[in-house]
Amino acid sequence: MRQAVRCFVALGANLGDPVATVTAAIAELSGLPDARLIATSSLYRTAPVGLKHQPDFINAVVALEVSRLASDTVVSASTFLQILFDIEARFGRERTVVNAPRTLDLDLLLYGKQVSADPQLSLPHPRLHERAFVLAPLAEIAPALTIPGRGRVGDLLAACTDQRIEKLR
Ligand code: PH2
Ligand code: MG
Ligand code: MG
Repeated sequence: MRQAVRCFVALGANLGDPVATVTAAIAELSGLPDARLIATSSLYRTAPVGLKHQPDFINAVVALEVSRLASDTVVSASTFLQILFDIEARFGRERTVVNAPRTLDLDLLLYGKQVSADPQLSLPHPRLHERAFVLAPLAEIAPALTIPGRGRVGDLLAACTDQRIEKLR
């Protein structure tokens, strides 16, 4: 039987042409041989959280079903994270200081029901529950989702009213 894991990936960009970058990165994710794109949120223009003096971000979230069709063995979360890092690198991502502006950031939000405190791979993503730029697109594609240990995505979003986000057409 072919197994699959439902996972959610957040996309963010605020250098270059971020709308084009996020759109191209979604196309890249949809073409992965080990994954099937299930849902794509709208794009959002969002105020930077953390380091304030940088350009607005473009953010989005996608849902994917990850599997390995050839061997019937599901790709592990850490293997999938490496696939995301490889895509970031292809889009010219440079890692300088924490929260620096970036051409493309791909964050693994959830990997099935997996919970992990590994600092290299925290699941669910350790800050997703307090970030409107993640919660709004996530709520758009998975309104009934509950974040393990945190609660319902809609309730979490309702608590983030102070963060400026705007859905793009
Ligand atoms: N990513 C960060 C830090 N701050 N702010 C917004 N609006 N969007 C982001 O994607 C973002 C951020 C770290 O990855
Ligand atoms: Mg990030
Ligand atoms: Mg990241």
